[in-house]
Amino acid sequence: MLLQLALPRSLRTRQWGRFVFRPAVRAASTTPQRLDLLAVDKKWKNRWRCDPTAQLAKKHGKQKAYVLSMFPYPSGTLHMGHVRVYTISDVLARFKHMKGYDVLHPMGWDAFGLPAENAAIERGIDPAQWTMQNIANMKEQLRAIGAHFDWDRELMTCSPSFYKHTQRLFLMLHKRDLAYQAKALVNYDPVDKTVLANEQVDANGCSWRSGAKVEKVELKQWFFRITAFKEALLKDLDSLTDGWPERVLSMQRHWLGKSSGAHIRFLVSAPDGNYNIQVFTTRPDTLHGVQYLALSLTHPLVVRLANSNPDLKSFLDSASSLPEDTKSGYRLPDVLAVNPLSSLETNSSLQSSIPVFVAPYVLGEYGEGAVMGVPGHDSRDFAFWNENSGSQPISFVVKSPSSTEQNSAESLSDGPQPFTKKGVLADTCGSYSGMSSDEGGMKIVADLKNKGNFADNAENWRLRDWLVSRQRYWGTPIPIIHCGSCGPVPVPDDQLPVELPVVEGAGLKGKQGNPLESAEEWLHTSCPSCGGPAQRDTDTMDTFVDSSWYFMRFLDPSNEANPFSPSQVHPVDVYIGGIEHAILHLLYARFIYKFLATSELFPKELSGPSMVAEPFLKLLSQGMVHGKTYSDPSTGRFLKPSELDLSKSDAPLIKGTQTAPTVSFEKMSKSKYNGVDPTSCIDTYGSDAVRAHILFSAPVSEVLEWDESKIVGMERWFNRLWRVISDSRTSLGNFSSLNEETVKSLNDITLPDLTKISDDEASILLIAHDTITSVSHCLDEMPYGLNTVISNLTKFTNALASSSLPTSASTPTSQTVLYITLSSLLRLLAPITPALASEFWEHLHNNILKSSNTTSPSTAVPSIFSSPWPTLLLSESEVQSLRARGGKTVAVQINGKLRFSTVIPSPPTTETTSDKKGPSEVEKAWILTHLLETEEGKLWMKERNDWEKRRRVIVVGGGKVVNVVF
Ligand code: ANZ
Ligand code: ZN
Repeated sequence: MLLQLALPRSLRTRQWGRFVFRPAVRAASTTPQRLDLLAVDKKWKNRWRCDPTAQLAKKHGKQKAYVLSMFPYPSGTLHMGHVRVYTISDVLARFKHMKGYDVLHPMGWDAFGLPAENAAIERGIDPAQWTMQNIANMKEQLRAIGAHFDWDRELMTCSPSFYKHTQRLFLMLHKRDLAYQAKALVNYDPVDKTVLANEQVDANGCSWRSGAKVEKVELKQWFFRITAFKEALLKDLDSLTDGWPERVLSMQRHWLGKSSGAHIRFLVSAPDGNYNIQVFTTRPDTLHGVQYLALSLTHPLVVRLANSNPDLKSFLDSASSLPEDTKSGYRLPDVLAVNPLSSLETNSSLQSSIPVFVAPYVLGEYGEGAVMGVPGHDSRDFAFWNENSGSQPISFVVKSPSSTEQNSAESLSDGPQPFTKKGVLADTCGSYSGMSSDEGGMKIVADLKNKGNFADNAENWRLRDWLVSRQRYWGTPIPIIHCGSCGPVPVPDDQLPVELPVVEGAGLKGKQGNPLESAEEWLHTSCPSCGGPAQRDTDTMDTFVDSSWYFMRFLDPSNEANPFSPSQVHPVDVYIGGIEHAILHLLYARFIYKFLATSELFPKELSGPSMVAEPFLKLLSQGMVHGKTYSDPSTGRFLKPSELDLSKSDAPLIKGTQTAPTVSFEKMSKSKYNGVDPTSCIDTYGSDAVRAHILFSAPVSEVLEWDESKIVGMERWFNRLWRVISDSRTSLGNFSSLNEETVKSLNDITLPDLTKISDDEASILLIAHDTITSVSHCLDEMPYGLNTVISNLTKFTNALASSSLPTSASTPTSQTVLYITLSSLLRLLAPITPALASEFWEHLHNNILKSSNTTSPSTAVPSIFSSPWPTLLLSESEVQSLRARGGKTVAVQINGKLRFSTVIPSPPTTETTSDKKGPSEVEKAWILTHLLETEEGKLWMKERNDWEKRRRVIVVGGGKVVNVVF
């Protein structure tokens, strides 16, 4: 028996009973109906819309998988970047589903924020209505992409049922003293009387809206104490090494910015007295080389001296408009510092009194706002010294430990350079000479500490607490009530949510400042603590607070008692989003998750001391989508589509001059006329072609150059597959070993006896096996290579298309091989092109199930998504034996010289194989494709020679010898 199904014996016999053997007549390859991609798209979307479970029925109780893409801001229309990210997450979610997981793939809306409020201010539109309308539009567009989301869990951050819990989160933080109020410098627009975010201040320091010069004013603001979690935020990044891109990890590390070093205190004499100035340094070993001190513009000493020094005052005023990397400085007259080392040793080479500068390169908010300047060993100090010291010599106090690598000062002919590496302390360092940088630095700090508390070990972080206050209407109100006698009082739990007062759009039109301050009725309330008259806090929260926990809300969206779902907490398995969120959003979400893990709401098994609480186990950050951009080569002006003749897609012309435009790919923007509207694209090509094209055009993390003219490649592929399906449908018409149930457990079908299959069948099986391996591996482990999934699937399709199997299969053996390979291919394809794969699946099975089911001819074909993901077909030893058998040895000559010979899978037999004239074009293509995939082929035909530049390829000896001329 050639065909065996792993079915209960009773069923099996029944099956066999129905087996009809047809004579081995080659089914004629009839031209199938034209494949109408748009009709297929429409048919399946309609079907899924009426019955969402018909597509991806939930698999309760199974192992869970949480696939999430960063939720969008409801701006009104999806752009190509959205299509890219949601296609990727949809593919991964569908894949996990077919692998048998209970998949959570939800979608929501990051729905608070400025654009809605601006629409209200500028056009009198109600922000809530504006937002809802946009959400409705974008939801339609998401459906059009063919993405399947758990819409029953949909959330929007602007709905009171969501922000009630954002407010709870705020109060939980407040209770633990992790939300606090403090004065902070903010951007203030004096015309609009409003606080601006940094992004709303233009390069000239003016308000983007009123154009007024923005002022820095000190206002009381709310902060979250994210710095309390800095150690865990840094250390736990190590646990993400396998799941997150290295680039994002290092951006996070840099943002946290931990550095270890020392505080060193310098005695400073100024006209009005003596001071101690503390600096932070990571290189105490360079203390002998200090040649100046530099203070930030906001250092207390500088601020005080400026009161009596008009020159200094005017320097400070002009400094704020200097470029960021400026090396200008102002030397403070009559101010001198003493190197604390002079208290330890009398060292003649130590500079006895040190000038003190004010320098914009010293940051006010970092360390102590003061720097010990070491020009010999720090590049910035070096540049500063050269500009401000008036050619004074530079002292070098650390040298390279190896004699071969000399101090840069001595070795370079184009003048001295700073030696910035660690090394050994030089002879000028008195008793520290000869010590390594680390040892010397430690000893210097210890000695200075003992001598007179001149130094301490210290560490510094770049991370600052998170300023969450916004003086804006369209955000989550801060749930605090200010009482004259009790101070700030939390709103009691049973009074949540504090809802935004309804300010109709017209009420906001042309308004200045924060509308909540004038919402009289809402503003005045009574103190929850003493009952006296009190006022609500009028700030709303940064929208990053909403997005710092939304992913937890999806897990149990109707849980009112505990929104941070104790029984449900499950980190996101794969999180997909743009690299622009690599720092802030991810950091804030990690912080809030860690905070919640320390609360009693979190399940103990996930918050124990040995647990690393991280919300996103794997992170895929996708690159941007760039659009094809045309410009006039003579002027550089961007050209509108109406100015171009694009009738020949490979040779565009500028209308009028009939000259060729410059073509490039750039970030899509209105001013470059290079935007692409996803909806019109889907209307033209169907969502499956758009999805496949997006995935194929670039690896996930790289920039995708959107070139619509290449989408035709996908259409050709689909048509080729359509033809294979149509041919096979006829050949498999009497393949009666299937019923509805077996279609749902396809992986249980046993292969025929491999010693009895033909070479053609063997090579098709091998390709199917290899494709299953590589596609599964990519989707499981390496989704960055989704583009290779598409190329693997097209190759697999081509192999089937050039084989005679689809048209000729007629014995149970060949039918089984054909059916297994074909059903594998369709299942591998299903996550990527769900409608198309469903159509092909139905078309194929329609015929088979109808012919095999005599009792009920109207059998419904089970959805392709109810079938399992294909498992490997062959064991390793079977692969080996098939390769050896089906293999074909080919000798390859490069420019007439024999370079290598290798074994490739045998080409499928085609009609012309027996032709004396030699191999057919199809066979030649087969041989070359496989040669190029071998190690030797890659070396000789791609690396050492450029395959694209080959001049001639001759295949002789029935394909046993290939000669390539470059
Ligand atoms: C002397 C020195 C010598 C330094 C040397 C470096 C190399 P990270 O690693 O980023 O923490 N620094 C300290 N406070 C600063 C401020 N407010 N603005 C600008 N620069 C500041 O950098 C620490 C180093 O940056 C410190 O170590 C200090 O320069 C400078 F060969 O001190 B160093
Ligand atoms: Zn009170």
